[in-house]
Amino acid sequence: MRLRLERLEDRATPSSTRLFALSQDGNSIVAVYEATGPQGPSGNPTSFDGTARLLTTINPYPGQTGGVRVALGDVTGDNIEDLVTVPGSAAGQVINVKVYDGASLLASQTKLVTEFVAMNGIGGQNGTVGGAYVAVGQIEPGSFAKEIIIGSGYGRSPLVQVFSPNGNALIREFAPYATSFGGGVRVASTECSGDLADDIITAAGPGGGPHVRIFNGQNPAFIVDEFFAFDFRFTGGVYVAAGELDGVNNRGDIATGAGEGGGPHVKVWCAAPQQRYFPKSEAFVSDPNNRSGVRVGVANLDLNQNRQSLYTGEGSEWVLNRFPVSNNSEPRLRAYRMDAFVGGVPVQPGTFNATSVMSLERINLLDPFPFGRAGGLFIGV
Ligand SMILES: [Ca+2]
Ligand SMILES: [Ca+2]
Ligand SMILES: [Ca+2]
Ligand SMILES: [Ca+2]
Repeated sequence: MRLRLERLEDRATPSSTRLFALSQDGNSIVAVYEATGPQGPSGNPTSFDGTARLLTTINPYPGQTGGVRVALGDVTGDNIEDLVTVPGSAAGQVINVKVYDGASLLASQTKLVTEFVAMNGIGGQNGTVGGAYVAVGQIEPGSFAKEIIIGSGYGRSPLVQVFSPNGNALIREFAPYATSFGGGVRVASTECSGDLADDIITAAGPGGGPHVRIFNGQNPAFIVDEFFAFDFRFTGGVYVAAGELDGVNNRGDIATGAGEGGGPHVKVWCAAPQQRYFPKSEAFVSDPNNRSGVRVGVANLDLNQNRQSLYTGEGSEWVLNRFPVSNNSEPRLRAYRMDAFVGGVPVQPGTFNATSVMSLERINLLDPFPFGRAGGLFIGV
């Protein structure tokens, strides 16, 4: 019972750390930032407003150019979020998961805590490109350290694996979609089922419908809920993140971003206790004609007391680079909060079941990649 109480406190108070990590398709460099700015005026969604500090850059997979997928979460148990990386798309890629200690990163030092091989070592099958996706969640609340969730990448049968915080044990493994689907499995984690242990959210990559599923983290045989994030005919795939965005109830909220070929369309899905998830808020985050896809992240970088913010980054994945980012949508980080709409491009009223739309405030980062941009932006927050 004590564990559960502490878990609730954890949900209600912001993380003490403000680390975030960005990576790019087309190279293998991760830029690790600390959000250092003061919180904006009351009611103003201004986040760290240009005062984020670049702590360090990491090259987890030298010589590889398929990008690095990143996630943040405390897997060492010291209450400071750590950085977890997996390789992005590249032929013949071994899925080597790496964990970097967050406390060291805050001191601008790179300390590899552990590394291990996921997806049974296979990134793609039959010579296809592969890579993987990563999230961190409190799947087993008996240990304070969080577990590491890996989703299979483009080009292999869909698979989710959950590893113990130190990477030594594979504690869950399941196929979230039909085995014939090879579009990849994007993953996120938050508490959706009401048992106070985090659950596993999957979003289908390109090639199928925009299918999002919430699996009970305690037993993935049970599906908490599922929905199509966008029109069921849209086959560009879905990016997913999760956290507490509306500040309304204790069920976690899910953010979805349209993949390559769709507009820069994001939605936030919420649910009352015992109810289905529904799209509570949505927006186009940049030029509606941009077709490069939009990645999403949820975090508490501005230390708001009761809700997190949504972060987006645009750009087509290296393997699927059919839709270059348009001039109006350069791959930079943008931040949104569910509140009154203050910018961006609103979705037509009456086309969704919303009680609010997201406010928009673009974070004034100078340039997350001063050494040049190659492709789209992955967000780890
Ligand atoms: Ca840690
Ligand atoms: Ca745990
Ligand atoms: Ca749960
Ligand atoms: Ca909520």
